[in-house]
Amino acid sequence: MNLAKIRKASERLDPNRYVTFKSRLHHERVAAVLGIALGVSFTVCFVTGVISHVIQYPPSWYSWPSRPAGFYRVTQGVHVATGLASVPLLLAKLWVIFPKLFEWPPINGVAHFLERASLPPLIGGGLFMLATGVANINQWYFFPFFFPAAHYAMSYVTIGALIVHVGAKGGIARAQVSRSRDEDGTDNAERTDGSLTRRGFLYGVFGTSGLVTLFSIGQSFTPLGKVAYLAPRRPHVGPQGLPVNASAKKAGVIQAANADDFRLRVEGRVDKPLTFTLDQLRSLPQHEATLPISCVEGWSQSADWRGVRVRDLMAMAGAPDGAQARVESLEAGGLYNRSTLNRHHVADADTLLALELNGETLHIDHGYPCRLIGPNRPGVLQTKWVHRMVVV
Ligand SMILES: Nc1nc2c(c(=O)[nH]1)N[C@H]1C(S)=C(S)[C@@H](COP(=O)(O)O)O[C@H]1N2
Ligand SMILES: [Mo]
Repeated sequence: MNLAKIRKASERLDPNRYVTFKSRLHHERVAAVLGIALGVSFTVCFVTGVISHVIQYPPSWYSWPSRPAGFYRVTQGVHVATGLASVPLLLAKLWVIFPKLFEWPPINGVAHFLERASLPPLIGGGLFMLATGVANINQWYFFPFFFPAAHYAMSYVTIGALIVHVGAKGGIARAQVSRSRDEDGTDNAERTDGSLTRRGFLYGVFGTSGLVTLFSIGQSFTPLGKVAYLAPRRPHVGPQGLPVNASAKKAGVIQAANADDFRLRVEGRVDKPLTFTLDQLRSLPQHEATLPISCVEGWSQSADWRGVRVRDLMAMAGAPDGAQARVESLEAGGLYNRSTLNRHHVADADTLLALELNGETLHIDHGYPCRLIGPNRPGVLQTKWVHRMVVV
């Protein structure tokens, strides 16, 4: 076989002989604008996601600070908002670049190969991240794997592929957007056939993305709480004006939380282990703090808490300076029945074992008789129905 024959055979295989993409919207410039927007939203989403992961699984050399008190609330709100805003952007981008998947010849040199090889992990990873994220904020676990581990692992695959993709296409994208008009000069000319202009299409996509954000951001940005139509939970709806993630019934603590039998134990690396009844806890100096619950599922809401300072209890028991504390729930099983306070959170004057919420005795679904609340912590680490504090 000679070269001419191979070329001939290749031409016959070219899918573009059989499919044609007529829309003017399948265009490099549209792909570039959407690509840049996605590059930004995915990067912000990745960084805020890694922050959340590091707080929950801290490496030994790192301890997340307790201040600013509402910082985690912001990072998590931004994480979920950028993820949701990316959904219309990614779907639009896939539609715009769809004809490129039929590019012929499929591989055209090493650089081209690398660029094309990064597409399956980029597209697959992007769709996976957004689909599992949306399912998680709706507590819809239709998949057989553990959400946090899979979502976290895939984020590295996706961001790695994104870096390769930006390396390959970043220059082209920049050139496309810095060009003042399309090369044919007709992009935004009046359409006599009534079809969409490229600019009109982009307005539509960004408008959709903006509306998705507007109608969901209120789940953590409470001034927009009234229009959080797309949010699975409203920040004000729930007992004592606060949503509930796991009810007492679901956690199986209704019997155990009987106030007369309740004891709080402070033990572990202390001089003298202590035990308190609920009345004894109430007679200790009480402290008030306004702090948010910031759920990793995207909702957050500020509330007024009142209770005993963790550092006071540790001092009474004679815990060493700089110690950490593991806080344990009456809830027998589950993944969220304990959390650890690092030295910053132990020392913070606003880290409380709360007995009251918004001026009332804690509702059982919020952790009665006693729950942990501290500044700048993910909701999942604000353990409810606390009965034991182990100094470690
Ligand atoms: N023991 C226990 N504490 C828990 C949970 C749990 O399932 N069990 N869920 C956590 C999660 S995910 C969140 S967001 C907050 C919610 O607190 P709230 O129900 O008081 O709003 O509690 C946390 N504390
Ligand atoms: Mo949560």
